[in-house]
Amino acid sequence: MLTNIGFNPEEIMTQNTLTKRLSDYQPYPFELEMVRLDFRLDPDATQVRARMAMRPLRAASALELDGEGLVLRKIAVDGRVLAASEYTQSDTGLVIHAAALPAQTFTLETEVEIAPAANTALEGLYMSNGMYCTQCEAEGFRKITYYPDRPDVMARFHVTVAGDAPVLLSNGNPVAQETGRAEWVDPWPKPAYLFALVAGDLVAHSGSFTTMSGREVALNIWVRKGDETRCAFALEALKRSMTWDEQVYGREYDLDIFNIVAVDDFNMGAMENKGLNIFNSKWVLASPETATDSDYERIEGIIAHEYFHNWTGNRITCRDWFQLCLKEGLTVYRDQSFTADMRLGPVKRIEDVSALRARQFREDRGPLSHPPRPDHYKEINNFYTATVYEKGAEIVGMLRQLVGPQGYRDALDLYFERHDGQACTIEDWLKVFEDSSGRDLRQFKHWYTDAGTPRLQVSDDFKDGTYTLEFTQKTDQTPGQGDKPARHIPIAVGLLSDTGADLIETKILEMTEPRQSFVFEGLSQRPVPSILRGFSAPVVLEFDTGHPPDSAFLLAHDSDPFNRWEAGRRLALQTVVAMAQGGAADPSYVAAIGALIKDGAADPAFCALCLALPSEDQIAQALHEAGKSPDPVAIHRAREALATALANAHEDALSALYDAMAVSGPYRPDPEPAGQRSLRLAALALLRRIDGGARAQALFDAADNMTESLAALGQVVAAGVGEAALATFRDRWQGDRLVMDKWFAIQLTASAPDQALSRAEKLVQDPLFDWKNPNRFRSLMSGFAANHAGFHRVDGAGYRFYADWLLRLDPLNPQVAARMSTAFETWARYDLTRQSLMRAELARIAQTEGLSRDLSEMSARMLG
Ligand code: 0A1
Ligand code: ZN
Repeated sequence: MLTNIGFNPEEIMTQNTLTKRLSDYQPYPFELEMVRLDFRLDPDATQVRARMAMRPLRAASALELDGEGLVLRKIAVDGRVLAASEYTQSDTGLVIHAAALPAQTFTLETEVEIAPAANTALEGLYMSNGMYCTQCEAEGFRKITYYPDRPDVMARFHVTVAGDAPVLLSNGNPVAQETGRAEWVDPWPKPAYLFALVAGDLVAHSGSFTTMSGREVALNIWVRKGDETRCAFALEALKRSMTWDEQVYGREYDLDIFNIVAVDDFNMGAMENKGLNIFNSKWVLASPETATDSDYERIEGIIAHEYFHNWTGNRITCRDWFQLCLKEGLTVYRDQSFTADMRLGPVKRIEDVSALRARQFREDRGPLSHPPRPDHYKEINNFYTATVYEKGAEIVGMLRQLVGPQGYRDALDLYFERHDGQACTIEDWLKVFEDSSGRDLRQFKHWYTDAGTPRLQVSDDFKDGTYTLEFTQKTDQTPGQGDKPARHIPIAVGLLSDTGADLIETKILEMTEPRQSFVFEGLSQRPVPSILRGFSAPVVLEFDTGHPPDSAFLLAHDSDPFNRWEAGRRLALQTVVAMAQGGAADPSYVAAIGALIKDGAADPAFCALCLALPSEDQIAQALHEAGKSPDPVAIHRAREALATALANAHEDALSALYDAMAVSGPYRPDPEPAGQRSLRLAALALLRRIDGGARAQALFDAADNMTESLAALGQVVAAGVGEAALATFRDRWQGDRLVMDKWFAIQLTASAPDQALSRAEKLVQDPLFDWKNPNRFRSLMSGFAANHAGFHRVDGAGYRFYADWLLRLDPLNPQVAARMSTAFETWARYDLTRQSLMRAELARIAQTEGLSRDLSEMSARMLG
């Protein structure tokens, strides 16, 4: 035996066996034809009986079932109770030895007991405010019963629920309902992660939908009593989603009933369980007094997202969890397109790209960078990331650009035709595009398998009527991935004349080489290029310093709204970065914003986006990308100074705009009044720098809707005069959990950096800080971490406070603790002092005894 070699071989073995690898995939050796589940609900001792019809696909295979935290009461094969010697139980499951199994189809029966009231991790069957609910994606079903809990094992479910709750729901169609008992049959085979059960004292807001083939579908949104008055918007959004999926993708709903349930304790946003979507109540309930315009827009988008999963995720699912972006990237792409169609397309695109840069580019620049399709993980819950979701959606958008709108529709038709009812891979997905378009997508596939954001450098030249654009692409190394091959990048380009007219129609250039030139002939003047229109690829565009683009010109003239906004953002970033290093506000930027404010033709929502300055985190990222270490205090001051300069220069115009954009009449969440409000509030934010918060206080006092009330509250807090408004708001809303979440968050994001920590320390003492509720925990902690200079205090006290709370949450809810640990993912950006303080907190987390697998993987990856 080898000893004393500097590491513990046993530990290494465990480490390696904990890592799951794509290359290890093996099909399951049994087909699960049918499963019957009988639940007898009890908070402390729920009985779950499962009967599964299993057909062996390979001779003499042992039967492996996943199972965690279950008390096994019975196990039988074809009615014969197994002897203890015929199976092996462990912490993670159960293996029935091959000798105990018949060679032909057999019935496996198990009975287990679980305790939903003790389930604080909110995975599997748990309780929220006295109501039973489930969350099974990704691997929660194994906490309900012994089962092959993997997405490629699909079965028809027949579920009976017995319990004393008035409403008992599961997937599929109801086949029997009586007091204390309900039976549900789902005719569509599905993986266990789509199973759901809900039981409680709920009321429904109901409606119906007639599908394109004339079938009537009952629609219900189930909520706690009292919340039914806040469901109308979500129900209408659901109907719009159903219509859109029929019209745009030809996809019809496939059950007689579609249920949505709102729960207050939920780790994520929502979940697409077949026929029984479960939502974080935050993303269902809306009323003008309690929800903001952006809440309404998000609710519509999330309702659509979960509904669209019915085809992209449920009818066609993933073979294994490495393929998660197959369902998520496509479904995000679909919900983004839906919102773009329901609202203002270009504004939606700008919002999506801003979110992509804020979350995914940030992730890709740091130690957590991973490919949209990772090839290994320890805990799959850690891979529900911006890269899998948002970058996954960008990849679908690029495919659409490469094959065109009709080519995309043809490919999707083929995808549904070929793969309906299957569990698929990224290879299957790309193959339908190859087969339907005739294109070779082998190089394109690197977008799925390679991590990192490509940097695209551009230079240009004009001679004798010929204009040349030369691009160079480079993707930096990322954890575990060294040199990267060139990607296939669609670059949408326009050329403008010196008066701002389009000289050509937008052209998609296809870059496939590390360095590549594109030539435009027959031009009478040197054009102004508009590159990467609509953000046609998720890359960082860098201009050759010899010929920087005339951003002010593009901001004034570009016919592509995305690139117009982008030019303004580039100017804002350039000037604020210079100011953070001691420079002054760039007069050409200040003038360009003045012109925009006075340009009555621009859409208000678009204008509002142009007036919003980049966040402090984005400025820090820009400095880091430019090779400088960001100073959070200097960034905060520079951003404030730039806003003050804009307000001083354009006070009259901003004030006039603020008055002109007041919306009269009762509140409507529609895009047009919402756009006006957003412009009005963007003006308010700038004016706050010079009016001491007076306008914001007046608006706070007068507002009849949450959009204005909350924005005004943020501004008075930021102006340092918010205490009275915070108290008023708390008095008014203390009984409303969703509104109180906003109260916790806004005072931390908006407060002066040097007060953020003391405020957070005070807020954790507030009796309303129910830290076991994920929404409340996130509101306070993410609100604090979003106060960039407050979180990054140079004494490290912000980091310590945050890490202490992660460690406190981890034993109860590892999933949320792990997700929120990403506040530390940017450590490498900062100066050595902050780096070592952040790393020290990560090391303290990593070394904590009994740490969850979730948080342990995250802290280890961040430490590198
Ligand atoms: N599939 C859901 C997201 C989701 C993932 C995991 C969850 O619990 C661990 C819950 C929801 C979606 O994309 O909406
Ligand atoms: Zn999803």
